[in-house]
Amino acid sequence: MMSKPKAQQPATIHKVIMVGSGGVGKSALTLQFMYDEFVEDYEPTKADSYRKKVLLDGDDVQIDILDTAGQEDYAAIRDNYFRSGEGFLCVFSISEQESFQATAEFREQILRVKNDENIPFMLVGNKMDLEDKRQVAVEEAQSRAQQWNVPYVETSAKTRANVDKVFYDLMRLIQRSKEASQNASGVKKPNSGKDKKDKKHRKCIIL
Ligand SMILES: Nc1nc2c(ncn2[C@@H]2O[C@H](COP(=O)(O)OP(=O)(O)OP(=O)(O)O)[C@@H](O)[C@H]2O)c(=O)[nH]1
Ligand SMILES: [Mg+2]
Repeated sequence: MMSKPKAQQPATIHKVIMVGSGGVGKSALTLQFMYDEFVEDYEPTKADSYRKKVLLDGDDVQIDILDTAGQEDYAAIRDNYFRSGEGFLCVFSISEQESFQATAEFREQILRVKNDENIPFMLVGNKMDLEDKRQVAVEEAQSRAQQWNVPYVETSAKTRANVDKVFYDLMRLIQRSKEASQNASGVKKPNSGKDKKDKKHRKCIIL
């Protein structure tokens, strides 16, 4: 029988950062994902972090979400938050063109801090329930995402549409990116058939 990791052993942690302009719904998405609740009131965030155990494709993992302030004035503070991130949900509101324009600056800052073109990143068009107030065409957002080589997904924190999807898809990107860097650093076994079996024995690597 194969030995399972002990229950007390901390699961792999995936660190997700919510970025985007003020009021686009970063907190609403986070709270909907965490607690299945939609928060109507707008209370600007300073910075809040959340942690939850989830089952990702059969593996127990932990997601760590840092919900940042859209109105953060200090770039240096943002840099610090971004540095700790392993993946980014870059959120705008489909009902606010300005918030879409701002995603380019967030992307730039993330790439500068992480110095990695392939950092796990998703462009998220939130408030898709406000179709009658749409200011950003799907094609416009898709073409930007294509240019960046990242996925584009529309969500609604109000109806919960695609909320789980964006968090889980991002965790998969993070997972893949971690596996890729482990392989690149020589952890790879010579026998590829054995690799599959070893997946079950995968240990938590503390960096
Ligand atoms: N209709 C609709 N309203 C939403 C949605 N997501 C968020 N809102 C509302 O938009 C307002 C701002 O949402 P927040 O989640 O606080 O925005 P935020 O991005 O966290 O803002 P900052 O913390 O200032 O950066 C709140 O009143 C929410 O109820 C959505 O998907 N649809
Ligand atoms: Mg917020």
